[in-house]
Amino acid sequence: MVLVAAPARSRCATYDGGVTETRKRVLLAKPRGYCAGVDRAVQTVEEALKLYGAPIYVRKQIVHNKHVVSTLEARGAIFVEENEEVPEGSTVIFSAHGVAPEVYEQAKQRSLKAIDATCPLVTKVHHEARRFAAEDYDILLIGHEGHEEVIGTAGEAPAHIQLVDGPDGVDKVTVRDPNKVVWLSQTTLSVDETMETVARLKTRLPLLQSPPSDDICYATQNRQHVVKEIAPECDVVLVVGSRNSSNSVRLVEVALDGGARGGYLIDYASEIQEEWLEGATTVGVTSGASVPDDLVTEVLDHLAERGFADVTEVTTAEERLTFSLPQELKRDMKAAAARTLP
Ligand code: 0O3
Ligand code: SF4
Repeated sequence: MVLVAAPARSRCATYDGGVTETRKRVLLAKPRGYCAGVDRAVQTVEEALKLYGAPIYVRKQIVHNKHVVSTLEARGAIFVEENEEVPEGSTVIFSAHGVAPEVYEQAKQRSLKAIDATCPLVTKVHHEARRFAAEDYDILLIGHEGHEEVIGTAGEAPAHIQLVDGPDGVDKVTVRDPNKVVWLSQTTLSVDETMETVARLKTRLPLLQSPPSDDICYATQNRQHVVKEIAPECDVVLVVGSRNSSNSVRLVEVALDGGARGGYLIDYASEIQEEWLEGATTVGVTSGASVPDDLVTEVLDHLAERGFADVTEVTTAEERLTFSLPQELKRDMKAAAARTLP
């Protein structure tokens, strides 16, 4: 079902579901932007800075967004690639994408105070990997080679997991027992491409089992679904997100597959090129799960200055999920609050 909100900026815009519209307009996708896991991870760094003071070390980008990272850096977060770069005894936060068990081990050896900002929905996939490995399954992990989430999940059971990087990766798969194979996936993949990969795997492995529940998370699915709805109406879709953000990149692909003439990924409104808008009547706007909404507001302002002032928000799902902060941080926050009581 598509819910169409009252136009965000003009009283006369309509989402016409196919009727030709000649007036310049924007279709603004909802849901877009921060998911529950990103919100929690960013808050984790912010609260840690408040509680322990700067600097706070963060292993890898907390989320894959240039603006989020530079904003937190300005507040005193230091982003590092590996635990070895963190001075012994310091606090380190692990990013939302998850880490392999050996990373916790290294942190312990360096006496680091580790705070785990892994999204609980990524942790769920780690648990699935551990459980199927314990039952001696071959696990086919569908995901993008080199992505941090895939490295973390694969690290749970390297001897049982092999990566399948999209439909073209299927032919390389070899399993010990075709009766005991399961597929799992990265949380931020294209739903359609993943189903294609699974279909191909099943032609080779008819008894392939599926994850107990969706590994591609609700936020990824919702953001792709609304873009699919608006793309046929759009000349151009602008996706706010960074190049290394898997879910943001997928949204551009979904827009193009859905019929948009152009689809562009931008970190900031200033990157919009005038020729992208030439001859365009309807511009779609959305953002990846790691993108703060003020960046989208800047894009809308930029478009309004170029005649695209009519904005209609198209809603295909309401999201209410939230996650509480990591236990280790909550414990310290509670202890600090107790110390300040009279
Ligand atoms: O996994 P992806 O590259 O899309 O990461 P982002 O952009 O930081 O978005 C949040 C997703 C995440 C932390 C893992 O699911
Ligand atoms: Fe969690 Fe999904 Fe957000 Fe990733 S995209 S952080 S799995 S909610």
